[in-house]
Amino acid sequence: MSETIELTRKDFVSDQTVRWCPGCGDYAILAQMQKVLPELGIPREKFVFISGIGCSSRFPYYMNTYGIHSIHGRAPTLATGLKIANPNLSVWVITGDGDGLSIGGNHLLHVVRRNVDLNIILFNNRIYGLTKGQYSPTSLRGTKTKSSPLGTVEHSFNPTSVVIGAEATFVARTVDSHVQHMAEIFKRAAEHKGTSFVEVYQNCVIFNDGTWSYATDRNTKDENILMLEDGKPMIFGKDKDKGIRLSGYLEPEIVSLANVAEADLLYHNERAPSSLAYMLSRMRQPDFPEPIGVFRAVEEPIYEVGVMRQIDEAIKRRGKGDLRKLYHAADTWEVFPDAERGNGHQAGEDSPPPGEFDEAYPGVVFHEEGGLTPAKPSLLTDTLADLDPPPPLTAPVTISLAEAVARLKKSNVGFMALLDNNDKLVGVFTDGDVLAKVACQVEHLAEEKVKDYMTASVTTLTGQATIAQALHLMALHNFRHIPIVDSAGRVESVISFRSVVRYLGQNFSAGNGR
Ligand SMILES: Cc1ncc(C[n+]2csc(CCOP(=O)(O)OP(=O)(O)O)c2C)c(N)n1
Ligand code: SF4
Repeated sequence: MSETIELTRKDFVSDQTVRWCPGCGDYAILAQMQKVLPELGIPREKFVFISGIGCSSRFPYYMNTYGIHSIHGRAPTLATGLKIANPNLSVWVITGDGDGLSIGGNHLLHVVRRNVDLNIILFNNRIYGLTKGQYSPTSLRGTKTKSSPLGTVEHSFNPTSVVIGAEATFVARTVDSHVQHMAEIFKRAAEHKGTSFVEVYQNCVIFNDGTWSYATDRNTKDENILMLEDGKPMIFGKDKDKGIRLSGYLEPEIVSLANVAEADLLYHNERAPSSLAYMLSRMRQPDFPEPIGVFRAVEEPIYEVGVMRQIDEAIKRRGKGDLRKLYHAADTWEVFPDAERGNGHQAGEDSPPPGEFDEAYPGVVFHEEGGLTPAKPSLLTDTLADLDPPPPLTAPVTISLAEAVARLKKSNVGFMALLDNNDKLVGVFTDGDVLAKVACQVEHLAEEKVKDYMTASVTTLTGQATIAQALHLMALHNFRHIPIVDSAGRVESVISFRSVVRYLGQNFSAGNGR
């Protein structure tokens, strides 16, 4: 039986020195996260914080949990992979407005769209903090920074609108200085099944100080923010005397409660269609109070649950896969240095001589609908040794070209292994070489040496290689023969395309493929 360990805030405080500027809003976010996690009843080893790059992205260092300070903008991608690999983890993505919406905008959209069960906290300070104050996608139009000295000319992103547009299933907003509210929102995010997106208004005291002052200043905040409460009318103002109503044009409008009854106001519904959440996200200063709280919380299918279900079903139908075998299956390539290109051991690699097999053939075997179905153990497990390949025709590498052609003809084979004094394989000479390099080109064959016409850079396999490997090499390079060597590099036998085809004929039958 596993023991339940009571965790406290201190358990989530790491031994790293926090390197944010004094007064940075990031401190408050860190403190609330460390306060909330022990209340979730999740073992500490199940938490993982994944960030991109930025001041905010230093967050994982300061959490005494697992963490990855990853690649700029790619935290959602890593988090998705991690969650699929281990769905039992509580995964948190920490990102900034630059990290999450500039370079990482694409990744953010897709994790939200997929509804992976993880939590995204976006620290929005409307600036690039780490790189010293360039404008970000959330900087308001006209913002003057080092990278926009005359003021930005573009429209800015509203993070909540962006993710609602991607049909996020949980969207919330909070403020770094509203610590209690922030803690509640983090808890709600953690409890949500699916992607939770939380925008935190975060103050960068160095490069964008006061950008959220209207929402944080005690004298103005009540007039400038609207606290969203599920099922409650939308009321705001220091004296709770104003509300939001839907106009006849289906637009929000501010009304005075002195003139309008509470029942006529908009009532917040976290499960309302996303268009209503989107409308709330468009309410911005100075025209409207900005909504704070949970905009949307709905249940939708969870990405990793669907993926795992598919995997389970596939295993049930086809058995457990083997990654090693997959690597050695047909769709793999060997990369040769440029110098060896076109220098494979069979001549005419680019254009097979007449009578050569069609290089698409193995592809047909593996991939075509209605292709071949295995009748016996697979070509991914049977080895070349199982085919009992014959020894090749061999000859000393010193023989003349005439002698080599004569020996091929006499033995009625298309392949000859050429050996040095120690019986080591130094080259191969084939009927393809005769067609491509000798016939109608060399007049006095007896005066030429075969070593000048052979292929010296030979691709070999051992008897333990699978038939799939041989087939793959043959398909890729148009090889019709592959020498099989022992550990000392001595040629033992030769596998021919013909013998592989014979094997396929014996072990596979034409069927419906899958
Ligand atoms: C590929 C790449 N491009 C650009 C950068 C430079 N860079 C580092 S952090 C950052 C933006 C950080 O802004 P934000 O996400 O808002 O984080 P903050 O520092 O404000 O918390 C940029 C552009 C980088 N590190 N790597
Ligand atoms: S530069 Fe800004 S965001 Fe970065 S640590 Fe300093 S105050 Fe915080």
